[in-house]
Amino acid sequence: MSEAIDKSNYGADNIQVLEGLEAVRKRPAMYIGDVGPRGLHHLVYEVVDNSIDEALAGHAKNIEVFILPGNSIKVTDDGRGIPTGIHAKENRSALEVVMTVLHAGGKFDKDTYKVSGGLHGVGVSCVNALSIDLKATVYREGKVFEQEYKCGIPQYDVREIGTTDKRGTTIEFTPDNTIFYVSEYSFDTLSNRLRELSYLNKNIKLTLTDLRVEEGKEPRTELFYSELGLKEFITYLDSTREKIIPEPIYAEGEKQGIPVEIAFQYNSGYSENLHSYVNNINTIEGGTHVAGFRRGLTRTLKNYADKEGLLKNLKFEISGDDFREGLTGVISVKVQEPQFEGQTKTKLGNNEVMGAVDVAVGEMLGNYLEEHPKEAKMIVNKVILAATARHAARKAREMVQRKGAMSGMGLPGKLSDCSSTDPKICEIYLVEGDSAGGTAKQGRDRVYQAILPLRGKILNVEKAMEHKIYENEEIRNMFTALGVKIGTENDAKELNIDSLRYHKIIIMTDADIDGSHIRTLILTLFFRYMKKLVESGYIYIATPPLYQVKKGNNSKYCWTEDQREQAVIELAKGANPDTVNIQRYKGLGEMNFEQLWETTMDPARRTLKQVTLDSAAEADHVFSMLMGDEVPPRREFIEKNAKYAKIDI
Ligand code: 0RA
Repeated sequence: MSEAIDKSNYGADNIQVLEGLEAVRKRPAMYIGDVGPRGLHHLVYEVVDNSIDEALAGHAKNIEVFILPGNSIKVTDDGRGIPTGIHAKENRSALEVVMTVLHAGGKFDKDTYKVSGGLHGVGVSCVNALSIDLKATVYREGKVFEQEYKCGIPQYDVREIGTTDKRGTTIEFTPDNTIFYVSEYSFDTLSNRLRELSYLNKNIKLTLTDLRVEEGKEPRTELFYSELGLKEFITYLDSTREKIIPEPIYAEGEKQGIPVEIAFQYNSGYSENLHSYVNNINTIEGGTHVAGFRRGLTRTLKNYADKEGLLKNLKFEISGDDFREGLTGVISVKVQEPQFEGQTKTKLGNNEVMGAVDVAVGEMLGNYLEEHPKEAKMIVNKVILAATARHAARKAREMVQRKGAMSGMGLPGKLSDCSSTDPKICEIYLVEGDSAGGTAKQGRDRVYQAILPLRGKILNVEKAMEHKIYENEEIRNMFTALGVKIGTENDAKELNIDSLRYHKIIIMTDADIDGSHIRTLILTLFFRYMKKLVESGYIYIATPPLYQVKKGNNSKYCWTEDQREQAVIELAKGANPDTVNIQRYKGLGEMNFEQLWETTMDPARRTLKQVTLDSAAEADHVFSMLMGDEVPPRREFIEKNAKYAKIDI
């Protein structure tokens, strides 16, 4: 917890500032979401967002992020530099005000169109409050200024330290490790966000450099720069999907005073992958901008198809969903005063945005269809195919639900259910293979742990049409065991989790290649058809040990090579290490039920990895690549990630 701040030496203005900083340190989660990996990375986004604003205002072109040894972060930009003159009302340097007063960030510059800002949009003063050390350096009007802070408290007045011909701002900070329970920055997490930001804000150069390197090794560095914005984003997202039209449909401009940028492409797949952003924030729950897009798309395509007589022979009506099957799209709007709603505050509520996006899509798509009759026909054919398949899928889906209702409780025969009916404490293990399923069943605590064995490889839903999914027994078993259904009162495709029977859904597969393939197949199913479970944090991965190291009656389980080496040394107690026996567990089946309980299932001793969704766009890209048709990018990914494979989708 944060140390109490001694306020006896400060004046009234300063006391207000101190109380602000203290509030952030007392309830950090209220300001940055959490104090785990997410919050830690959020600090970087908060600082970068300020530089992005400066770039969007037309004053900066380059933003550089460095991960420094010791997991400090440095962010530099070549903008105008935070003003350093005395702020009349506050009677101290504007820089100090920006860095220490909550929500002070944009107040000086009314002309700047300030719209970026992280999910919590709390400003750099929060980062300052949560940093054990922070240094701001400003290059402005030929001079260099600096100020340093500890836990947000200035250590001296802003001082001039030299001359320069550069312009810009540099913020270097070290997160306070008494506040965050993790301290290590992930290059991949940061690079995914910077990549996303570069597509969302074209013509800005963003670089990420990892300086946490051993002596003599080159730092890892990546440059993100997009000239074509969302058009390139779509090309990236769909790089392994088979395209229906040669180029994404793209438009940007201002509609009804709202900047709107949209790009989309149709591919030969069956899922809808629509990613939406408001002020660079991923609105995972959608909202009015998404509704406007759907409306505009359906109306424009339907009008075109009717006008051209392409639907004459169709026996079913076409639904809105049919127009979006195999569609990959990104919508980005900039809204001055966004209202965020929904469970995770990522659903846009502003009604005026719906019309703006609707009109934008209508115009861009209308023009496109008129100018590209060949592509237009391919899109309409795709829609007709989707409508036809949907009819088949609905029958299959209804059958699943009817079957569920008929057989009493309707639970699959292979499920060994737990006795508790309180979803909050109940867990279900999805186990690879009947034999490991048997072991898990013996080892479990039957009060709250259920076991569902899965036979071999489940269907790859990335490549299958929807009705195949409901016809697949393994997948049906999962739906019924979990107690989830597709279709709610309002939305035929939304997942209904009102009757979810377990709040921990744990994927337990062997620690070998097949096991990781099966795990990816199951995760693909969750990501494409039960995303709400992922978003709600209900999906976990079990981590069985890789080794048991044994000597006489003593033994240790090990999850990493380091642990194994350590265990050999400890158990050998100075004797010849060859007297220690090392067993490599390739499969769950090599453990007996007691071992499986001790290492992998006992809540007191196991480690579960929660599957999170930092970036839906990146997850979309990775799943389409891993599970799609093209081999080379998949091989490349696996080779690159094999050594430190983590399923942080
Ligand atoms: C307020 C006014 C002005 C610049 C900035 C803020 C500014 C803030 C940050 C944060 C990171 N990089 C930044 N760059 C600029 C400019 C006022 C003026 O020069 O007229």
